[in-house]
Amino acid sequence: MTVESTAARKPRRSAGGKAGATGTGTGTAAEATGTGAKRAPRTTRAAAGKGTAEPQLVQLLTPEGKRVKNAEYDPYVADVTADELRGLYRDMVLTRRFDAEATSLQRQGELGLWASLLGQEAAQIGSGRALRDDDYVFPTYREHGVAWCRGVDPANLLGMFRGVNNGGWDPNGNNFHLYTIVIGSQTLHATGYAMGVAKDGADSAVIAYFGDGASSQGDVAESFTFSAVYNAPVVFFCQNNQWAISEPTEKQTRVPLYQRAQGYGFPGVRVDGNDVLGCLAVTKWALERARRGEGPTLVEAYTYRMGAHTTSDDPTRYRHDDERAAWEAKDPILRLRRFLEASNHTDEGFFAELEAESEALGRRVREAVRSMPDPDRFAIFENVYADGHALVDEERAQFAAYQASFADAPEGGN
Ligand SMILES: Cc1ncc(C[n+]2csc(CCOP(=O)(O)OP(=O)(O)O)c2C)c(N)n1
Ligand SMILES: [Mg+2]
Repeated sequence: MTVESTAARKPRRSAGGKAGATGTGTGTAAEATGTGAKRAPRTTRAAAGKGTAEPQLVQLLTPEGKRVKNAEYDPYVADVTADELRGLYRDMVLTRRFDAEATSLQRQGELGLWASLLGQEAAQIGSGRALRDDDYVFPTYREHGVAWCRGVDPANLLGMFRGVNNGGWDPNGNNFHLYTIVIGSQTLHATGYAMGVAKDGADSAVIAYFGDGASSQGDVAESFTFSAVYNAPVVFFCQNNQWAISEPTEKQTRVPLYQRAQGYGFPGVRVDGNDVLGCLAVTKWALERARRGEGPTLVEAYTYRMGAHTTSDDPTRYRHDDERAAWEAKDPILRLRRFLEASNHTDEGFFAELEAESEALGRRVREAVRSMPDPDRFAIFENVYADGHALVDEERAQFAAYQASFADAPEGGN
């Protein structure tokens, strides 16, 4: 994106309904792209006309693993090779294996808590693989699959959950921000960052992950308003996993979440969040819009949290097993496997090697977690302010005196 093509020059474009979410549903959504090669998807015409339109769902792979043609989004995955398809499968399998290992580590007392991504692998790998290296990601606490795509070492995701550090990786090392627990707040960080990207005249994009529950937060509403008005190059990627701890999505909204974008003046699309190809295509489309200076997009990845909210949660207290069973039939990994097998893209050797690789990953992560050193007990006072602060100094001194009061206090206070 050049400076000329950013917010200052194009505010009317996103507000004028050309991209469809605010449009009349008469077909204006079919705008040409910058290259003229692709056309904007019709599905962006959410809720056109009176009332609320029936929810539309972009799906390129059915639960049975059948490839569905989609004239609007097929161009965004047309260049995906068999090797890359196997890569997407590998990403999902390894992410699921890592996630299962982390859950076990919590059960063994090695982690204080874990938030599993089970069931959301396609949403995360599909969107994560749509990103360019120079794009910037603002995750929640559940984006282990996106972290994987960014090249963050999975073991580093576990330090915070073990309580030995405040994050575990350098956000600028992989353009992947630290996990954010304060629900929805990262959408504001992403919006501000994206406004900065536009001011810099860079052509990278920003993506903010958040959940269905987060969509009720004021921070998210503010992000939508600011990003729309400033035409910020940001993609809001909402994983609607149907639950916010024990609250179902119907308690968060009266309209399908993606249709909310209409009120802010930018497109919203619902994609099958268990379809890795669909998520890849829709996210690529949304990122390209952002890069062209056409502003924000809301992507709602319709998926399901197969596990508990976190290891501290017991979902049997608020939802029925048959609901989970229905979603198991739509498993994201299984459907890609069916497609790969039907297309003769894989053989037994591929799956056997991947199984061995998964086990090796589990072992490596397990060993890495168990050997993480305890933090310096004074580390808690670091990074509160960039340049130190009198109150923090006082608190550190008080804490040091308290520590020294123990008979077995180590020399030097640590
Ligand atoms: C501002 C704020 N309020 C409440 C919480 C407690 N909390 C943690 S996770 C969560 C639910 C989030 O649900 P959702 O956005 O759907 O994400 P999911 O956990 O399903 O991925 C809540 C309310 C919090 N962390 N931050
Ligand atoms: Mg949720």
